[in-house]
Amino acid sequence: MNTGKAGRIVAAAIFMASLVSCNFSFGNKPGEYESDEPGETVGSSWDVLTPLHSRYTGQFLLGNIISPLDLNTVRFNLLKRHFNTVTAENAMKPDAIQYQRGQFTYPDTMVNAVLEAGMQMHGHTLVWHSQTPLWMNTGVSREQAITNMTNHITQVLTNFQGKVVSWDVVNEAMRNDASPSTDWRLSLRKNENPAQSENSRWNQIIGDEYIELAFKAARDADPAAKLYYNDYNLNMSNPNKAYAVYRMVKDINERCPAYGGRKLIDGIGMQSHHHLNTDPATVEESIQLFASLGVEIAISELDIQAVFYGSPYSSFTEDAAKAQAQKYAALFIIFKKYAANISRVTFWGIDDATSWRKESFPVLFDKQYKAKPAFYAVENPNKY
Ligand code: 9MR
Repeated sequence: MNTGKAGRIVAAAIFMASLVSCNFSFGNKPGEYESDEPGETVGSSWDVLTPLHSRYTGQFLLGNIISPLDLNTVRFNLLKRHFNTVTAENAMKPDAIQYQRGQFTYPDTMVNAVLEAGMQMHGHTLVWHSQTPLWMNTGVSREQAITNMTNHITQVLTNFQGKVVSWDVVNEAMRNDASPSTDWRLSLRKNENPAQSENSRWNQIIGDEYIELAFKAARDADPAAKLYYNDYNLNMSNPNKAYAVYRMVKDINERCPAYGGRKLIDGIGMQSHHHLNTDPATVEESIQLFASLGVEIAISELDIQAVFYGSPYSSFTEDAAKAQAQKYAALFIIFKKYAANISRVTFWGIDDATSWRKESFPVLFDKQYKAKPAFYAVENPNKY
């Protein structure tokens, strides 16, 4: 519509008046968000920013990963300021805790420091096909493998009882090329699968009941701990896998005797290693599906790749940073909507330089611990 010169003058006058008379909002275009916190500008250092977790008080915990090497460093202070729960990136995996049979190396100093700092500790992970010493499940009888698995679980949960509030008991048991069958067992990793990365010695030697045996051992060892099944690609871009996990949790929780009125599997961890092409609707669909089981949902390993094969960006440009921030905002709008079902949202990486996918710039802080646009998107997703 052409309003003519007079119209433009009137519009300009109204615009100027509004600036003077009230707190005029320009209505941020995507990516042009400015924090409403005094003293915060895009690119602020981690230590001047309002604690990120405070944005989600009463909704869900906000977490990140930790390593024992982070203690007494700026990284620990960053964690303490912005997050209220942490997950050990590697220090609680089977090969880290019990590399040799019977010799337990517990990251107790780290866990104690986490609790003293007022954060919660989540345990990752007890039973996995990867980062597991061969002696546990290779070249041993089925009975010995069950003993090795359940003993590991019992020892570890006993050591951390009262300190680690929740555990990823079984990690990544499902194949990525899960079957459309209603029998979830057909989707489990097993050594029969020709793809090496899809193998699970646990299933091969014990059979599919290794999963419920693991959860029972964990429940017996620490009845207070919340027990999770954790896996990746659980959004509906891979519906076979999401449904296989759904059916497994439903079946085990229906079949296995209730423990003190609780379900054996308390929750599902959706790892959430995303990229710019992830469709948030597929995430929402899975949250709805898992929530229908009456279990908790943890967004357990969140990151969003910006530069990757198939990305519109070949380097981490300003536009790539904005697109990434918008994706984070879209996801957090969904997480807020389902806050009643979501216990925790944990990022898998403090800064881009130390992320497992550092070449794709996937997390909230840059290598100097300055907030990327993604930080502000998480801080205020509705406004972003
Ligand atoms: O971030 C972890 C990286 O340092 C390890 O080298 C890797 C080894 O498997 O595991 C990474 O963490 C994984 C997590 O334990 C399970 N889900 C996928 C994570 C990223 O690979």
